Amino acid sequence: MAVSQAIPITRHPFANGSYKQMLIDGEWVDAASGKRFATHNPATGELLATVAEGDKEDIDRAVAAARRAFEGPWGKVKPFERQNLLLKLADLVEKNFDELSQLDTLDMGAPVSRTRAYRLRAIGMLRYYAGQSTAIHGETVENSLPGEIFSYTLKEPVGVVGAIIPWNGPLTATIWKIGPAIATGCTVVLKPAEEAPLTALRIAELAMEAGVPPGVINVVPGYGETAGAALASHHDVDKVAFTGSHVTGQSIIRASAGNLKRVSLELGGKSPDIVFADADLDAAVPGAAMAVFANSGQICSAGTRLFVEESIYEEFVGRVAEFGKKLQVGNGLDPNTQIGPLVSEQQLERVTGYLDIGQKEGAKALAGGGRVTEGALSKGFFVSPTVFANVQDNMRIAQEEIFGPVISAIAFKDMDELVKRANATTFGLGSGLWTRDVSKAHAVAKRLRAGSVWVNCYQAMDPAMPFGGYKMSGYGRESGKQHVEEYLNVKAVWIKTG
Ligand code: TXE
Repeated sequence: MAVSQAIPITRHPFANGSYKQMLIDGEWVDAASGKRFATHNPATGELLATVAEGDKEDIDRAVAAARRAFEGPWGKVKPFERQNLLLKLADLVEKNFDELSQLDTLDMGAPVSRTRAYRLRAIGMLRYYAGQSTAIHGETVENSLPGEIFSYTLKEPVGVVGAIIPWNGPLTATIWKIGPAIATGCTVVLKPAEEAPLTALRIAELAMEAGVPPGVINVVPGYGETAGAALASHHDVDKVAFTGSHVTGQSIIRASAGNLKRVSLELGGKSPDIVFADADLDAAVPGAAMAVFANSGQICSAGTRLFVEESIYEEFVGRVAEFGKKLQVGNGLDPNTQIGPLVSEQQLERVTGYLDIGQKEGAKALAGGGRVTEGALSKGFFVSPTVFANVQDNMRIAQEEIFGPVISAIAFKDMDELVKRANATTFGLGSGLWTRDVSKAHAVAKRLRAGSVWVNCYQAMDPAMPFGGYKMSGYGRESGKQHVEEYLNVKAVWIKTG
């Protein structure tokens, strides 16, 4: 493992140690309680900003503003105008992209080599939703009733959306929630994660600059158990769009029961990535490694259960370990850094806890296996890319989401048995397979119980392709046409014409 020493920070215009307010009804305001919380750079511990700490009262104010906007002039805004707003916002995000991507790097640690690479996707998402604004339509439906009754459907915005996002990709997570809301004519109260609230606030500033009317987008930073829970249980919220852990997802469902609001959930995973002996191993080694090590393993669809055909197991896993050892770990601001820190001390404890569990369970760390403490990196939450060999299906490191740079490599022999084992998890978000055999690729892709299957690649994503989970990885889809449908109600209209 190569280590790059932390480089000095040139003051970021937004993360400059100052105080940030929350956005309610187009105004930047303090929390009703006056409380603030601090957000730090996980690579260095440096204070980036203090942020207004929202609570139930602030959520109430924001939801009331979102409701007023929804029932007021925003409800009459035509699709073309919503499209224009999204296009303007896309232009502003494009213009400010370097600043935004660096903000993600500072606030949650991902290297700029990764956050900058999201340019096309982030801007592309906004432009995709802009296109969707003018593509919303109901249907005329021929019915079989006696007499003459004309029937058609209308698509209508679901209303006030409570969006709760995590910290592992704040820029894209924010766009993923507000894009479809603006496209469909909904209004949003967004609660960013307490670990990384800054990018959402900066995007909200850009949305105001783009001309998004007051109350349409509100951003209330705060903690999950206070602000998040208040949003999830609010009786005047029509839908909650949540991304985060399955445990919090379960509490969101319970909280939503009060007014039976609509819920979409994008939760965690323990995704299988399968390497057959006939694969192009030169492509599969970096592919399988980065399917986990990218973003320090803090990706919900990371291919953390690496199933390798027995005949190549030792060679392949050894090569993945060598690849992991060569990755450059360091401050994400260094353009050469490939692996940044974990987001927080809590996440560090969680991940190193699993490293201990893996050793105790009898797995063998061929690479990594601990925290990185060299030089300036000792101030941050760095874990070296880890490859565990000799992993058995029933070990905790093969069953539980670690959310760190940890591969659990498992050997397999028989294809039927492999598919059963790959599906033997409570999750079903991502999955990958590497083979040169097209028939095998199709056959296995069909049998994997997961929302995405990547063949000879991993983590490919596009605004037009749906992303989401099976089983305990949640329900609902983001991206693609189905995402827009999640923000729409369908109304059936019957008109007696005879
Ligand atoms: O998640 P939480 P955490 C997984 C990953 C990680 C673990 C814990 O395994 O190690 O979850 O991370 C808000 N009502 N993922 O604690 O708690 C919270 O403030 C309403 C996978 O960060 O789910 C934040 O905004 N909201 C995942 C958001 O939920 C609540 C990404 C996510 O926090 C709440 C992140 C409550 N009771 C973690 N409690 C993915 N799918 O990508 C918390 N929140």
